[in-house]
Amino acid sequence: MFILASLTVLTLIVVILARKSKKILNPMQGMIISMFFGMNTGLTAGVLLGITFQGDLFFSTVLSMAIGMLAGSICGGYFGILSVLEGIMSGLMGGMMGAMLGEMINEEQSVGLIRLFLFLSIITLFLFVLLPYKKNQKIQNKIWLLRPFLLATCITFYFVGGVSFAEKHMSSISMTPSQEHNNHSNNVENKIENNSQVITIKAENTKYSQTKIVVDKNQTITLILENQDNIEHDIEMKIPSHNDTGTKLNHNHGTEENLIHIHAEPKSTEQFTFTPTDSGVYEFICTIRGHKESGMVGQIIVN
Ligand SMILES: [Cu+2]
Repeated sequence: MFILASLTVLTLIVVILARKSKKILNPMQGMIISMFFGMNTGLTAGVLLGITFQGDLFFSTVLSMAIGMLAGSICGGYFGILSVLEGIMSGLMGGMMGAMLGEMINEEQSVGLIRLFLFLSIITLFLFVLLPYKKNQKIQNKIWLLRPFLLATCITFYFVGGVSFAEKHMSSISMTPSQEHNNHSNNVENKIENNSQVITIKAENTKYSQTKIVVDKNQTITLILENQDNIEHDIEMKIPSHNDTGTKLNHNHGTEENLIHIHAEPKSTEQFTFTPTDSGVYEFICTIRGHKESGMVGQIIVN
């Protein structure tokens, strides 16, 4: 929300600046500003939406392309049709690439990228100040010299204040679910039968905490999926087994014979109890789109 609000405010400032300086900028400079702004706005929105709507790449791509195109075109609107085209196409490209990036990287990595792209978007403001110098020396006066310092100061305050505010807000949000999740996992552990071997796989940053599990044939296993991410994860595998009828849980069931599926919502823990009946090596994966590719795959070896 903070990022989207920043982009909106930034667009407004850019529009005002573009309107003010359309006379002192030649078409080429207008095009460069529109390109720069459209592309970086698209990238910022793209990474943000890509990570927020992970798993729905189509939606995040379309939305970020729209944001990038809108930003590029209204900025270009003051410099003529060429700049509008330049802005639209750059916004489209930035939004598309940003959304793909957001889809593929994890949350921690996205924070850095969003900051970088937002910073670049803000740099657009400096272009309005810097570009006219090169070709049109007449407009150079003392007021223009003051502005970069003023802008730099404002932006520094905005960044330091805004980002730390957003981070505080985010950590206060994520505190609550983890509290609940602790209580929940205690409940889960209470239900586990004494004779079963408990294996806990944590899902964090779109990775399983362990990808190689060795068990014995005919030993009852309680597999726990502890999802610490803000996105859903699951464990699915085909393994010759019989299910323990005593611990049927909601959502965790073999839809077909020997298919085990454990699905855990963000910040929650789910489990499934089963007994492997044949030795061999069996692969388990996360079936959420893109997760297997980013490393959510492992093996259960039954001796
Ligand atoms: Cu997953």
